[in-house]
Amino acid sequence: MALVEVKVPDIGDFDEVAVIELLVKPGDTVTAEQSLITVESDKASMEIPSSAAGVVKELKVALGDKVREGSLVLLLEVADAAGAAAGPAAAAPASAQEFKTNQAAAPVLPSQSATNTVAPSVGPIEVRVPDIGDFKDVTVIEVMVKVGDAVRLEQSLMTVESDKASMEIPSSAAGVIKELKVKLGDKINRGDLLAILEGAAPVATAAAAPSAAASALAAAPVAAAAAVAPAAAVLAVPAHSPTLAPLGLPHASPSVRKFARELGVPLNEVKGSGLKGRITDHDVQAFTRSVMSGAAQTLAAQAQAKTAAVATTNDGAGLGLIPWPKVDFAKFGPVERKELSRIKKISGANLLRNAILIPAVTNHDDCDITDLEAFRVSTNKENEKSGVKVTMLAFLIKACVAALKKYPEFNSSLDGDALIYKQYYHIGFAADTPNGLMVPVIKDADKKGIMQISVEMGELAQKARDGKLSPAEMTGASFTISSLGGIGGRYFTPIINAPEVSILGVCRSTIQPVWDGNVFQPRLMLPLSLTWDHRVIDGAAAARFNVYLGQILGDFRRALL
Ligand code: CAO
Repeated sequence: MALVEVKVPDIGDFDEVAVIELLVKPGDTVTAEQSLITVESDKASMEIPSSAAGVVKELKVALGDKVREGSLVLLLEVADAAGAAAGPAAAAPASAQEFKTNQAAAPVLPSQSATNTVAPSVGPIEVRVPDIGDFKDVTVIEVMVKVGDAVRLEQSLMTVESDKASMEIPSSAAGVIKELKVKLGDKINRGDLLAILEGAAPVATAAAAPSAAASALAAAPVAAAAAVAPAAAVLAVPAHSPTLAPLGLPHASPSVRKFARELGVPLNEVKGSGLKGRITDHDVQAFTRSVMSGAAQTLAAQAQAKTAAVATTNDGAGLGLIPWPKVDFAKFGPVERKELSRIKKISGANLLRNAILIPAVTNHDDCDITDLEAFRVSTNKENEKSGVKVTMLAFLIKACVAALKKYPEFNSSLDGDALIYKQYYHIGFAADTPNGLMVPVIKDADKKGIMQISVEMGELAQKARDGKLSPAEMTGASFTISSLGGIGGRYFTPIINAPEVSILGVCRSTIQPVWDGNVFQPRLMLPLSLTWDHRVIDGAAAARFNVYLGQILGDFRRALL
């Protein structure tokens, strides 16, 4: 074993950055490139990766410490060979380069800004992505301005994110936003056009952003100042004012943002307990727990409340609709008013959004499950003593996995103009609970057998009814099944659970006469209703999916072909 010092790699022009998160502790085993700490300047947060794999022996920084290039982060115990290979000089090899490029997107962006702003200070000004080092295809995760907004020089316009850093892209000029050329989820690169500004007159600009402009002017490199016309100089200087407000952007590291997105947690509603109010993963978890217990109201619930307000205040015009009918029901007979349950309030807003925003179509079909049901019944008889009851829904889950594998676009999600094809098969199933609809998720259903799925489903459905599902048990589905088979009915049109792109509704199987070419045979027919997002899936593909699903349920051997 050897001790290796892990130091802060080259972080370019940053003099000192604050340690805002410790991601490991002594005794933790870390892999090479695993993030160790998060540091933050006023415009960017970055994770410092480990230069080698090993066990953390001693942390050399504490929360709030200021670090710079070469500061010792921690001592790592590594296997001898690795230690010798890493050596002190190699304490930050590949990651140093990566980090350097990360910080290169920090707000000091001279050449690009100068190019953009030497243009006359009236008329359209193009704001482009500045030099962001070696970064390619960073994702726009927040757009902080909209068309018509007046922006100051250096005001942050949007936040972009790589897997290790999030950065704000500042405006290279002052003016009014005439056109925004990017939207959430877009991938951008150096030189891409972000926005077109109507340039403000220099005097007005200076007046609009006095402190930023003044500090910028004071900090202007002589060459940069000399290169631009005097009247435009104020606009041309790319320095930023550290006193600028962070524009209400929630402080959180990229990994916490990702975690929050996965759970569907609105970060701007989470109270940060970290340094300077920074949001940690614990805060995200605590928020989720408080929503589950009813202590917090999410934006979705607020949206629902707004919708309810629209309904009760004749304010439908606010949505561009005719007002919601307001009726005094008591005029017609006795009534009782009861508040919606918390789950109904939350799911209602999501359902409303999904119903309105997704161009959804439903295909209905019937499939023959006579043999499958006979097999299920005999299996349950054989296994009576085990206490495990195999359900039709477990077979449906397995059959859907086979169909999703054959038609992968049904297992995808829209991401701007691209599709994310998931290579995992996490299947959500709607569960009816006393408090409303919940959707627990069977993870990795492709890797599980019918028995295991049946057991897990029983446990998850029970937890749902008891209100004990954890957030992790309700997230990550790539496809959902809603089964009303235990209740009845023939067909229905389920609403897609965004960001998924399809959902299967199943109703009660009934004996139907089916023509076999000679006579009608009594067969057990299962009604299937597949709702799909027409932006992603075509009608023909949906019909094929349903037919294939029916074939599998008719004879599971087909899944082996
Ligand atoms: N056709 C005929 N019978 C069916 C059937 C089908 N498609 N699906 C289930 N059944 C039978 C079962 O075999 C069982 O019968 P036995 O007790 O005789 O064995 C009975 O109906 C009850 O089944 P179940 O509903 O308890 O179990 P399940 O595995 O089918 O479903 C669960 C579990 C959690 C999905 C279900 O309890 C539930 O909550 N369903 C409602 C889902 C819902 O609300 N969807 C609408 C969402 S949109 O608002």
